[in-house]
Amino acid sequence: LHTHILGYPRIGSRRQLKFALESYWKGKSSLHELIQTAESIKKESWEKQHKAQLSIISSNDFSFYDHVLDTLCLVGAVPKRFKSNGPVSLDLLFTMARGMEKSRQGQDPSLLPHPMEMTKWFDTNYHYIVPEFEKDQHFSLSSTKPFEEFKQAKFLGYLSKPILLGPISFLFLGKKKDPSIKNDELIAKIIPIYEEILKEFYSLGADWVELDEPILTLDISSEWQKAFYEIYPRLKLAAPSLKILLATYFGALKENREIVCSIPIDGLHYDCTRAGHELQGLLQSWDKNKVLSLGIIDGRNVWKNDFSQSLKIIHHTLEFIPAELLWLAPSCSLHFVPVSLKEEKKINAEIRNWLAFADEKIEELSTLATLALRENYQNDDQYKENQKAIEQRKTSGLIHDPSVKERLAALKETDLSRKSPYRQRKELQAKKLGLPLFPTTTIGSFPQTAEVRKIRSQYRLGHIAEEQYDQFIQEEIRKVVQLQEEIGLDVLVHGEFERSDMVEYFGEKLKGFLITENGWVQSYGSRCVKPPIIYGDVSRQMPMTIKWSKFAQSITTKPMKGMLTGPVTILQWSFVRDDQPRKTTAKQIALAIRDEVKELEQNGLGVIQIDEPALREGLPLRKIDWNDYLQWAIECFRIASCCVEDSTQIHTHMCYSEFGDIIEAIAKLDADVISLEASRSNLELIDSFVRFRYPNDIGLGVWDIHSPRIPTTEEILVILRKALSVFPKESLWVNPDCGLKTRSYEEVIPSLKNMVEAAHLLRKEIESQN
Ligand code: THG
Ligand code: ZN
Repeated sequence: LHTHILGYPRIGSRRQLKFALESYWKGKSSLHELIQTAESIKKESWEKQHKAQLSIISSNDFSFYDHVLDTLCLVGAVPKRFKSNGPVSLDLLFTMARGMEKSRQGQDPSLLPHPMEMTKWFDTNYHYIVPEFEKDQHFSLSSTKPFEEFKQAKFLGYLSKPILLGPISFLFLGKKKDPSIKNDELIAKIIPIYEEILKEFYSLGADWVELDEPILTLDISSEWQKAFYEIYPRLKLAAPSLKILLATYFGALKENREIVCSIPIDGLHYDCTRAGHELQGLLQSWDKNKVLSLGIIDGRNVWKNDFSQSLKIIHHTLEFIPAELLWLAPSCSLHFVPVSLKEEKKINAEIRNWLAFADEKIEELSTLATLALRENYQNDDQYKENQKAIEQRKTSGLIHDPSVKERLAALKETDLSRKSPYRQRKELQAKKLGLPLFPTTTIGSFPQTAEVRKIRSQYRLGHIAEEQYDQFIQEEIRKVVQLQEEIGLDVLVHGEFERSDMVEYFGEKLKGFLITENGWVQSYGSRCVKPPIIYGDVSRQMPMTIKWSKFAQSITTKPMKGMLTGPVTILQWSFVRDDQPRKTTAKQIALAIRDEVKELEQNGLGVIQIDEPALREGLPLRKIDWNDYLQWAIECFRIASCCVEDSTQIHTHMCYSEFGDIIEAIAKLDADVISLEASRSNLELIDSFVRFRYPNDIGLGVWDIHSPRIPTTEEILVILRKALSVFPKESLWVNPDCGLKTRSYEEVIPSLKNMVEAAHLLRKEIESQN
């Protein structure tokens, strides 16, 4: 039995890479220092794999920013606007990802090449840089990173297995900038580059190379399927003695199983945690002379592996595959879990014993390999300890809360719908709120200044007292309410100064959630998130947002929005229980949010926004699973929101455009008002509403808050007039396209003023028409 991983977290156990990157970008440290940090992160990862006695050590899983960006640099797919030929420097790589550094910007920012887009990596919360393919796209080997890393590992005594994104997944994940570009053409052009890469690895003495083709777990067209039959034989011929491990993960192979069983590869990695039900079929068709790597440890979650289950699967597989050809691995890269439990000093000891982060997973892997070949593994201490923890978790009083289960079971149809249909509610709300045509509002957060961050962190560290902290937040709220009144916004927000990450904020307050001290995972580039761990039945044990929302409403006569994060987003951005379906956990969260909604209403908040920025990204990878997901996602939103009076207005907000395919589901949320992130692609978005007539009110993001540009009144009017050609005037709201947390007041104030002015002008225009 061999053991290996598909990648180790690259940010460092204490986020060293993040700090090194940000310091380098600010010009506060040298390239040399940044590279030193990278070297020590890689070295530490190799040492850990070695110490844990993994039989194969991996390389090229490190990245300064993103592995897809690395791949596009490797094959020389730098878009023309960056004006580069030949080797790609690290600075160019950062410019592609982030745009030009301020310190190096010329006079006119509009002349600078815009950074490359990013999007979510499959169904994870990690973002990759989207490759762009241009007309007459040309590829050439333009980076030596994978070879350098291989050599570094070799120098330290490790003959490593380099990990590369496979050519077909790479092309599939990119975006064609011109409709005339054909897939065949891209495929034909990329083959020689990958051939060259494999030859180079062969000549450097590599034994195995891992090519990741995660798109094999998606619904791919026959054109992409054919590409596998075309490319892989060529790659095999390029370096016949170099062995290729084809890695798939995140789901079942289904109809793509035939591909992996027929193309000339030397081994297959297969995600047993998500596609265990398919294993039997695979074992029957798998060539017994080839390696099978079982992804037996969940790389997407933080729970201890259940050795008894895993050993059953391993022993069963050993009836088909000889031990020397069976490899054990985590299901996918460990990049999606935090580095080490060692950094967690404060978490509940009982729960801690149920967990395994990257380092612990590597140990588990090695232990499993040992136990699998032992006669009486049941008597082994490590096995017994593992089973004790698994048993203890199953029966723990921390997990099961009968009152939560009963409440969920008792939910009735009527709990899931508002008292009256939208039309009636709209009238009552109009009477109560007295809003003008084209009401203006913001999405919720206002700039988180350095001072706000500092005070919050001091409070968390216990350096300032609660009273002092509360005073500070109240003062910030007072200022931002006054600012919004001066600007003339119609529906106000309290600014969310008390929140760092929204999911972490709610996770801290809900029962059944655990917050780690250092459980960071990379979100994109140097940015990280610390997902809460949901370990037990969820309920609201205390008010979560009432204090600040109530205060904010008390200092203004304008309507104040109560601001909540929705159940699907909280679920999506947390580590979830693996002992019950996701939908059950989501519904429990929904009930907790429902309690908060009710109490906000009782405290005089007439408008309540429940954000679901992650609703779209939660869609399953396979289309066949969409309906089930959408059904429970909608149900969750309705559990959370349908407890209010007709006169209370429910808002929701969603990020990331591409709503076209789920717009009908979104309508079923039955929120009174929805605001969408759209300003980058407003016209496309508006078109998708032409096809489906959205029934309730809608707020179009008229200002792209992801760009530092201040939108002019005139350009906002252009978008609004276009929207008026599709939506009735009574249903249109005016707002930025996302929260303002990352922007500065210098940008926010003039932009909001222009936005409010545009709404005023449009009102006048309409009045004069009547
Ligand atoms: N919260 C969570 N997941 C998310 C988002 C979020 N996924 C999608 C999107 N938003 C990702 N965007 C970001 C933006 C900024 C940061 C992280 C993800 C960020 N993080 C701080 C950092 O790395 O310095 C973390 C420290 C902090 O919490 O302040 O800036 O909003 N869960
Ligand atoms: Zn948003």
